[in-house]
Amino acid sequence: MTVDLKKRMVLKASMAGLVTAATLGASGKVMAKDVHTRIIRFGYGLADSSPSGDAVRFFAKEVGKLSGGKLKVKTYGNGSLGSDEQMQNALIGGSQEMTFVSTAPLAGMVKGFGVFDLPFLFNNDKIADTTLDGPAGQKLLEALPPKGLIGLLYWENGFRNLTNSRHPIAKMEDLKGIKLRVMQNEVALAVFNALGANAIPMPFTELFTALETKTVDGQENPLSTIQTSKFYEVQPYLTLSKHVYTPFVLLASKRWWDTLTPDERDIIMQASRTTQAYQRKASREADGTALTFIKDHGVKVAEFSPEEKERIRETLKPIVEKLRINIGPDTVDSVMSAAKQAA
Ligand code: KDG
Repeated sequence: MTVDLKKRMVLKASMAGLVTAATLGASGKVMAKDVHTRIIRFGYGLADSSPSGDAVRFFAKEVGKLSGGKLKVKTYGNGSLGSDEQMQNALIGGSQEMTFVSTAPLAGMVKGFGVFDLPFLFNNDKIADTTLDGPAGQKLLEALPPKGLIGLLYWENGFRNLTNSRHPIAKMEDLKGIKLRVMQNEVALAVFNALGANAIPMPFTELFTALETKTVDGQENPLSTIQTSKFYEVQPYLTLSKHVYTPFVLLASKRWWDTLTPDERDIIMQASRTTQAYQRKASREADGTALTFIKDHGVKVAEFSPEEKERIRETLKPIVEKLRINIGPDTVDSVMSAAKQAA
């Protein structure tokens, strides 16, 4: 069949109203897709210029391509639709279709997600990917639909590092009395309080102002966020602590998901997967360039030595044991053993 003939067949099929979108299969056959015109509001808290913001735009293009332009993803970055928690609730209520959030705020709904706030859980990103994409990570996603959310898959937030405006932090004792913004869950709170900081839970959307006005002294986030959310402008000290790896969960509103046709769900899922590879790569590359950028802007950089990390691990052992019970021993054990196996 000629290309021209194929094109005409697609045109004829869609004009006849038989299909709402159509593509040509490998065999040259017209494949009908049951896809309707829809707007998908996709909000997120990070800056538009972040690697994840870039990934959301990539996702929007993929969805557009796969749906023949019928599914239109409208992107809202910089927390313009609210904090992670507010967007989670908007998804549950059905007034927003998609977002990605850190696992930390999801722990308010599904306690098991708190496991990812335990320090030094993953030694590198490969271990994180294998654990998250394997049964241990998937089991957590499966706990979301009864709460009104669909956890499509994991993207990456990344390894977190400390910044502050008081003094260099190179050992545990340096954290003493630092008013440190943490993500909103009991694990992050307990861990940093146990290390001597004065941990203050706060949504990401309020963080820059809180740092600028010195309502808090410090915070912790991946390097690319420290760059793109401009924390380096008000935080002269950085510690390469890599104390926690935070995953992002790509979320869809269950209320909305239930109204989609199987073809539409396939499109969203396929685009999510393609974007996962793109997003993880972009996030890792950006982490490298961000360090140079931050240094070039005068931020003083310290590091937790391997010995110091070991000391922190030892100090936190009793609190981690307590948290294991609260988070759910089965979840903590399965994530830890998957990480061990992946190493
Ligand atoms: O877009 C996601 C952000 O809102 C948030 O999850 C970033 O790691 C984050 C934090 O510190 O809250």
